[in-house]
Amino acid sequence: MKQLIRYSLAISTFAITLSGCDNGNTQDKELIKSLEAKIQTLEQQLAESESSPPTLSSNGSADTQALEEKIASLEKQLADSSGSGNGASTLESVKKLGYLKCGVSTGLTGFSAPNDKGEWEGLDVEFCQAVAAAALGDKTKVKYIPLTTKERFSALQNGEVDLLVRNTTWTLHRDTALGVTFAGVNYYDGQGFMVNKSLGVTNAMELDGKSVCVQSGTTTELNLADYFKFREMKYTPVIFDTEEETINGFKTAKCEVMTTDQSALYAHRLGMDDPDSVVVLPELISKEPLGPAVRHGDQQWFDIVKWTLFTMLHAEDLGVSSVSVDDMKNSNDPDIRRLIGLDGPKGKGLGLADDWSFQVIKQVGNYSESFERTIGMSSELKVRRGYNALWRDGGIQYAPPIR
Ligand SMILES: N[C@@H](CCC(=O)N[C@@H](CS)C(=O)NCC(=O)O)C(=O)O
Repeated sequence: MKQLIRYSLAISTFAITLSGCDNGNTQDKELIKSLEAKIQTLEQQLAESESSPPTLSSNGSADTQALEEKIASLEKQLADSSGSGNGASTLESVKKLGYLKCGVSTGLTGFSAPNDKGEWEGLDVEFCQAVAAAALGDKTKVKYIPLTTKERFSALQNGEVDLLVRNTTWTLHRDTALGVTFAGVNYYDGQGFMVNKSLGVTNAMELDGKSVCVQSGTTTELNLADYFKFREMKYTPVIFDTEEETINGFKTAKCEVMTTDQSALYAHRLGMDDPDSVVVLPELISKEPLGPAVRHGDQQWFDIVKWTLFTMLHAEDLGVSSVSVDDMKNSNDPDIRRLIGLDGPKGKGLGLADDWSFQVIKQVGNYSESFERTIGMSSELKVRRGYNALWRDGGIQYAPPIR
């Protein structure tokens, strides 16, 4: 029964996603339709599964907010009726399966892309590995599942993946109505523009009247519309479903401007036949905090993912790396001893082995190691730490205490 409920919920979320829930207020009608469908499903499931009947029913005429409130209430009843807080379920299923199903992009250099040997690489990929090291003690136990922008949230909802680490922006709508929970920010990004130098444009305010290639189902598409509308500037959107199509659109002059997360523009610039012929404009027009996301309702799994990221940040802060972590077992520093699980809370609260954080650092490394290797100075992208530096170095990366 629970399985059926999960499946139906996933289907309804999938419908919401497809029907343009992610496209702001442009498709309210479809959104209302799919919300009503979701309510119907939930009511049916509740009626079937539980002694306590649903207290609300759809009247078919409510507005979006009322429908969403109704869904939240029904979901709560459903959670209560099915024993609630199915805590360790993701961890248990990951352990049972022996590997982590990690949702990544279809290929974005620096974040998640297969290398020449077909091995997945990137900052997001390494984060998948870090969670596998924490949960299973082995960073190699990951199955990478490439997901397009449109597939990503439903794949998480329906259990196709246990974790989504796919240059995905943390937003209110996604964090609530779409049923996913963001566990932190592994890269603070912002939306930028890329143009051919021959266009003679040097800043974003000069883009009035231009055609812009953009990928559908992204925050990028929404910010683009806001940016031009608010400034009373005109543009022609040229919209594609996949990354490959979007960049090819730009390369083949189907548009004059390409827009996406600035980090991705740096990657795309390098992939051009002549990288020097294009320029990434200096402005960032939005905040794009990219982070790992889990399903709503599994607090333990959420904690594991969140504290894996915190561990990598603390390790950098305390100067503990994959190289030095073995020696650190002899350290007298109380912070370091707690970091690697020699003292302090260890793994108990997370349901993990006491050496979980040691394995994250030993097998993957601290945040700086991962950053520099994948998108930073040791990579071809050469992205500076910027906002992603630790707070003490002028950035905004910060983790709460291990105590
Ligand atoms: N951060 C934005 C944009 C993320 C996004 O998907 N960007 C595209 C353009 S670079 C991408 O990564 N595509 C890769 C793919 O489709 O696999 C979001 O979460 O909506």
